[in-house]
Amino acid sequence: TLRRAVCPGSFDPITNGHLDIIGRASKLYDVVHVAVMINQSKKGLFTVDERMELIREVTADCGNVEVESFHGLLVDFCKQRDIPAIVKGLRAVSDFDYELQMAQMNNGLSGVETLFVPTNPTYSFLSSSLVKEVATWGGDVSHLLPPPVHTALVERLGQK
Ligand code: COD
Repeated sequence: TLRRAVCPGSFDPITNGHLDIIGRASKLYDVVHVAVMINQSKKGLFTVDERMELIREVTADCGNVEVESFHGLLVDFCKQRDIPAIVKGLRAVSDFDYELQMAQMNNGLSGVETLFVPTNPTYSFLSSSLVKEVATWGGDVSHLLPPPVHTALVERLGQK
């Protein structure tokens, strides 16, 4: 049977930090599911379909990444697909409290395990929201995003 893991997130949009974690997970597991979790209270810059399309494009060379969206609990996404492991990136201590809380809650709900991968230090300060803020004011974020994502971001901000 195939060994599966999930990398969940909002991915609005996917950054080099996300991609680094997904790529590393794809070397450890047979199949990595990338789950774009739908959060109705957060209106994104990109639609869920746009985010999935960008993720598909930039993870294509991994060869074992499946991109899906999900509305609901992450543990239910895992149960429905027989996924025993969640892989998350940890950037700094500031991530730790919240990530630990979610990991323990998810384990208590369904027994799913969470594995933390230390972020590549090049990306330890990187988040989708900071990238959007910097790009909104004309700052250069091209080194922080996969090229198709950078193109899409510049285009989207130009439309606003
Ligand atoms: N370097 C390394 N990893 C990174 C970086 C970086 N620079 N940036 C992000 N990451 C990793 C982190 O592991 C992060 O958790 C993940 O990528 C996703 O990041 P974001 O910002 O796209 O997504 P978040 O933080 O908004 O995602 C939160 C979830 C959607 C995973 C969470 O809210 C969730 O599971 N929601 C579903 C509902 C649910 O089950 N709730 C109960 C939880 S106990």
